[in-house]
Amino acid sequence: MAIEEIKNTVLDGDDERAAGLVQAELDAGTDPVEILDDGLIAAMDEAGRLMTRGEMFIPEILIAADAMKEGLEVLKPHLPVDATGLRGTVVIGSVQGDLHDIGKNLVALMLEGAGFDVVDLGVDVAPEDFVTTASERDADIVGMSALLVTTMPRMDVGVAQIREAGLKARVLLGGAPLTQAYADKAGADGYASDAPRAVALVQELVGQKV
Ligand code: B1M
Repeated sequence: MAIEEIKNTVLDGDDERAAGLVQAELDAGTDPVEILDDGLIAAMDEAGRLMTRGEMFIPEILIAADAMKEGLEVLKPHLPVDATGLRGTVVIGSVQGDLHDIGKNLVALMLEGAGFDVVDLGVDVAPEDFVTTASERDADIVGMSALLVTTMPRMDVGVAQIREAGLKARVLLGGAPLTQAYADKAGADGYASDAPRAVALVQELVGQKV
């Protein structure tokens, strides 16, 4: 009931109330992951459905996304953390042409929480920028996120450029329209459908116990 209220408040774009409700739910002892999945992420899923049906428009989606971010800020310190020291470097970003960053930010946050040094390049990241930063930072992992079918092909280019540059970095792809088959075809080392799976896969790729 209260988590449903968080979802509806995010959809309404009331950022202050969303943050307050998340705090109240935490104070009541609710599992933070449940608040994330059934409240904040569920709101964005519903926003997507409404957008598809033409019942919600870009300005409203942006306002809802901001409310989700406010809620996430309150939740951040309570999400599962494994503070056993740095475990490797991950360069992450949303691919060229893609401005969606909520999911990518969540993955980055959880990787940081799991002890990785995360270099977040933000959104609209050109393939060569992934290569340059991965090389400069001697990255173990490059993570690319795409939410649009039109931007997914930038991942193929990014993977190819990382291979051509002979970098040691393993490449992880993710984002709502992605599939394991697409990641395999692009020549990536892995695909994760959500943030916890991304963390588990990164740990596996860098040879740490999962
Ligand atoms: Co956009 N948008 N959007 N949008 N938007 C979608 C993605 C869409 C599915 C909505 C729809 O039509 N139903 C649709 C894409 C269709 C398609 O190509 N498949 C769409 C569209 C069409 C567009 C525009 C083209 C609309 C327009 O202008 N006509 C435009 C494009 C802008 C651009 O990028 N160039 C656009 C714009 C926007 C806003 C700016 C308004 C806003 C983004 C704000 C922001 O991110 N700062 C926005 C939003 C919010 C959405 C929806 C509603 C929500 C996305 C979201 O944040 N989800 C979305 C509908 C939907 O997905 N339900 C939609 C919550 C987030 C936690 O999930 O990002 O999937 P997600 O991340 C997950 C996993 O995918 C995974 O883990 C995350 C956490 O569990 N994951 C990874 C993500 N990255 C990963 C990386 C990894 C591993 C896992 O490893 C590296």
